Amino acid sequence: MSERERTFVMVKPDGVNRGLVGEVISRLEDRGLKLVGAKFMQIDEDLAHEHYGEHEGKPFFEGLVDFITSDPVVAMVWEGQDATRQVRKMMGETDPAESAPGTIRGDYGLDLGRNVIHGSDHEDPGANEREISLFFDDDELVDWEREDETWLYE
Ligand code: D4T
Repeated sequence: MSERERTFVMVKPDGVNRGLVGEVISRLEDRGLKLVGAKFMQIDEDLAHEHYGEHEGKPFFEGLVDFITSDPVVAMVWEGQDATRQVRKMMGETDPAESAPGTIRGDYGLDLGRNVIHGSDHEDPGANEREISLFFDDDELVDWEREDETWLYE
């Protein structure tokens, strides 16, 4: 059985401007994931470069930084069994056009550069912890038990 873990999720500026924050949160809540941290914030250049450091030098990098710093985002930490991989499955593919209907990107996006949501990469070990500590201090995360937790897990 997979471990319960925390993962980093962000509604990007397009999702915020399109009023999709509630929809994203609802989907994750309905799945049984537990919100343990949340922040409405605007990402500055330094944080954008750190967060997307792996893409530095690629042709789309400057556009990506401009976009992610252009307007507020909602940064969140969600906890649950196999949370990182499950959130990625709920998000769909990087390109919304390749994402299955029923996924967040498949239901709410059309363009690769406006893909609504970010979630830590489950194929990159430690990405979730790295991203959580980039956006949150330890004392901004809350340990708590959801009322329905005993009904979510065997
Ligand atoms: P993020 O990191 O935003 O959740 O997306 P993914 O994890 O699914 O995908 P990624 O890191 O490969 O890409 C980061 C971000 O860059 C945009 N992008 C990507 C782009 O505008 N053009 C491109 O060609 C690629 C590959 C979309 C997501």
